[in-house]
Amino acid sequence: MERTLVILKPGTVQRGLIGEVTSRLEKKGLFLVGLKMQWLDDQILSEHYSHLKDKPFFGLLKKAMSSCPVVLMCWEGKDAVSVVRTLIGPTNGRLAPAGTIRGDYSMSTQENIIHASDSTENAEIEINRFFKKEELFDYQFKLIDSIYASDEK
Ligand code: IDP
Ligand code: MG
Repeated sequence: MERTLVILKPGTVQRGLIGEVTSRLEKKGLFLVGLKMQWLDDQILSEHYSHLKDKPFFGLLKKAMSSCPVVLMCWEGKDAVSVVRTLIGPTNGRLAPAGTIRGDYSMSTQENIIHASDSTENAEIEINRFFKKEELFDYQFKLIDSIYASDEK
């Protein structure tokens, strides 16, 4: 089992889409192991988006991401990182296929609803960036046998 970091971006909070987007991840069969609301500051956003620091949109992106609190989530499942990336779709919402979260709810590259870790290495870094150890929960997933084959978990 693998864990991945998800952020429901300010636009998702403002548009009242928190439940709808979260529901997609739940219905897929992913398990929620961490959840909180947080107002992200410039320092944590500079770290989180350091791979984009030389892009002309870096300042605008950080301003948008700190315009209101976001919802931070940690999800667990087999191959959770790639599964969630597939569910959210490509970065530009206008190009994202229908059926993906970005494809169904976004008309923008910046305002694209959701962040998800893009590799297992980054997932570990990002989970540690946004969650304290005691904010992540180990518990029994009682429906796990309905979601996975016995040789698959
Ligand atoms: P990702 O979110 O699909 O992993 P990244 O390249 O890691 O995409 O970019 C992080 C975030 O930066 C995107 O989700 C989006 O909000 C924003 N972003 C990326 N490229 C652009 C762009 O060309 N213009 C404006 N915003 C962008
Ligand atoms: Mg990314």
